[in-house]
Amino acid sequence: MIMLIKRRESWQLPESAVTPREVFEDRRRFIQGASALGLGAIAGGLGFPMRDAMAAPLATVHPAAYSAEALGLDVTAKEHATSYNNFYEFGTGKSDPVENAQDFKPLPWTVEVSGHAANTGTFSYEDLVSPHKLEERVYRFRCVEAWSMVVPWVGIPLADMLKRFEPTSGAKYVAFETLYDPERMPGQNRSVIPWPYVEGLRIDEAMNPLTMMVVGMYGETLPNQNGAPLRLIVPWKYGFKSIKSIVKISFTEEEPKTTWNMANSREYGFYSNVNPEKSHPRWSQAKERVIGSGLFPERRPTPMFNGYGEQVAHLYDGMDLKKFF
Ligand SMILES: Nc1nc2c(c(=O)[nH]1)N[C@H]1C(S)=C(S)[C@@H](COP(=O)(O)O)O[C@H]1N2
Ligand SMILES: [Mo]
Repeated sequence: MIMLIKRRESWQLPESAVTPREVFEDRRRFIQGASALGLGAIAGGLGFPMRDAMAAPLATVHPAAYSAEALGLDVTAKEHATSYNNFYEFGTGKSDPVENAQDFKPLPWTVEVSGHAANTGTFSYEDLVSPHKLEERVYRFRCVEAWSMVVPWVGIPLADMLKRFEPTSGAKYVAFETLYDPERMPGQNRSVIPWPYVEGLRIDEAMNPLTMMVVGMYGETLPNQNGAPLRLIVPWKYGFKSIKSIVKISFTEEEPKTTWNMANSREYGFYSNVNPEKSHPRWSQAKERVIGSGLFPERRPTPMFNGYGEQVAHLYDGMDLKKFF
């Protein structure tokens, strides 16, 4: 595949949107220095699993509003969140991703931005991430399979990143696409779902302050099995909306196609907001199994919009959420 890589010095962005140069260069040096020094490997020696040997610590800010204390829930142990995964590109079993994604090299990485925006092109991971402050946010995470975790993600409010592309009035939706490379993602050799994995949001959902472009978790860069180097997190929607290893972002006029809707439109809609009152055709969504809560796992009630109704319910005013599921 041939990609045109357009390099921009400062992205020609308004001064206010860009972190002072020294700050992000320091941060970049910190990240690179940390991996060059093999801090991940040292951590490995201290008893962390080998799969984290490549992880580099990230400098983040911690807004109190998104702390574990504010959420009032225990954070899922990192060992669980990084070894019980859905990432069909590396296999369909829960432990396939951690086993099969270890040789995946997420960097260098580029994202192609297209569609209804003034500032389109192909951007490197650095172009996309370095100008932003990284935030740590502890969010509930609810899979449509009725299990849940509580994860400290590290990332950038998606709106802050998208605004830099200057979407135009034709941008009604945002479409996302995962890397398609069966040599690097062996699960793609089987047609279990259509490849590449695609997802989408309405532009106002994408711009909602809760929606994040995630680059890390537990204070470190994203493990491969969790969608390195860049993935979405949309905490009021079922987990499959949170597409991993993103290589394309497109601003569209029409509602984008989504993988699970294409695979089974009766079971999976475009919106996929967490809704305990609307059962999946094959199981109830009223409760969730708390991952990491032991041999006899805790099953707790699932809240509407996964607990984020105050921030997002207004997006769906006047919509029948059983019809637009
Ligand atoms: N590209 C891609 N993204 C994906 C998936 C996938 O198979 N491929 N699985 C989704 C599902 S069903 C869930 S529950 C979450 C799991 O994220 P986690 O493994 O980081 O917990 O990723 C979502 N994003
Ligand atoms: Mo999921």
